Amino acid sequence: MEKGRILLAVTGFHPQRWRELLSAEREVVLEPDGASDPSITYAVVWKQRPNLLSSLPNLRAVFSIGAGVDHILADPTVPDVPIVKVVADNLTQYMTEYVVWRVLDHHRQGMLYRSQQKRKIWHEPPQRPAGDISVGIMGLGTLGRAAASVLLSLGFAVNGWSRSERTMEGVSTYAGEAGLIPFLNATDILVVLLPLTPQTQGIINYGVLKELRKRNGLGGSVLINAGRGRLQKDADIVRALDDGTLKEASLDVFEVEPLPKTSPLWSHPKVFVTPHAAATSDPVHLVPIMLRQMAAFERGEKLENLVNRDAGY
Ligand code: NDP
Ligand code: OXD
Repeated sequence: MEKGRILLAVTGFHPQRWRELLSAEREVVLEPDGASDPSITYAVVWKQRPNLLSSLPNLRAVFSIGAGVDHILADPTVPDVPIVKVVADNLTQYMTEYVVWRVLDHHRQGMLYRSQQKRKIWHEPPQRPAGDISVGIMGLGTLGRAAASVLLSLGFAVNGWSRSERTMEGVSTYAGEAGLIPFLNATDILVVLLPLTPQTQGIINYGVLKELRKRNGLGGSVLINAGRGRLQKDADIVRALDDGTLKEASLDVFEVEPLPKTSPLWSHPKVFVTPHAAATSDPVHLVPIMLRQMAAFERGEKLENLVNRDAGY
């Protein structure tokens, strides 16, 4: 197969560095140029404009610049070519850092200490061992498993929930709809690392948060969402925080991004907000992986980390 040209179509990312690095090995066309161009074989995308990919008559594969691919599949006209998602040590490491950072902050009462410091209060609340706290990871995929293994090494009890049955040493695993309530009932800190699909949209709602274990050493249950914003109902989270169903939350993703200035989550005293920054896609680490895959594909080898279109991730 000939060396394919790339269409780069990224919304919300600065394309320059991606373009430079991809151009080291291949010709790159930057959207809005390139629509309907028969010489384009690959598309490297983030939130591409609708109907763009279906306009490319010789498209052979699509590369997401993120681990999530909901931004690609949101366009129902995306042609039936392989879609490759990001699986990279660098991105996994960033997400592990984020999850461990937020779990430890909630576990070690960061919110209480920050509020005490503001008021110059010298008070040491009781401490409890990590082993008394169970962290439940929703989505035991590449990112969930990596975070689980570090949390285990810190001594936390770890639960995992996935679509199909999974096993991981040291982790209590649950699967599918039947496993959801038992998983929640055994979880103090809920970490959401699910993809956004028709099945998972809105899954983090008041009814689900009610099922978390509240009588624990933390003094309440905690939500951490670094998956996708539309997995959650922002208003249900506010309600759960206000009536004590949730003790605290760390949110990296929101139903609408950027989070509107009018959202009560910005100033809620029990919420820690980051701007969809848990695990940044760094072109320096991700472009070489894409270029390697393109070259292998042209030698007749299989693409790796393909999206299952039926499952939606
Ligand atoms: P994977 O595809 O490796 O794992 C997804 C996991 O979710 C799998 O365990 C899968 O189950 C599970 N899952 C999917 N659908 C369901 C369902 N209906 N019910 C129960 N479990 C389900 O994805 P990654 O770990 O690589 O990434 C996860 C998500 O993290 C991404 O899709 C993206 O949305 C988000 N992300 C966010 C970032 C940020 O900066 N905030 C950065 C990177 C990613 P099974 O094992 O059975 O397939
Ligand atoms: C991703 C993201 O999916 O950054 O990789 O959200």
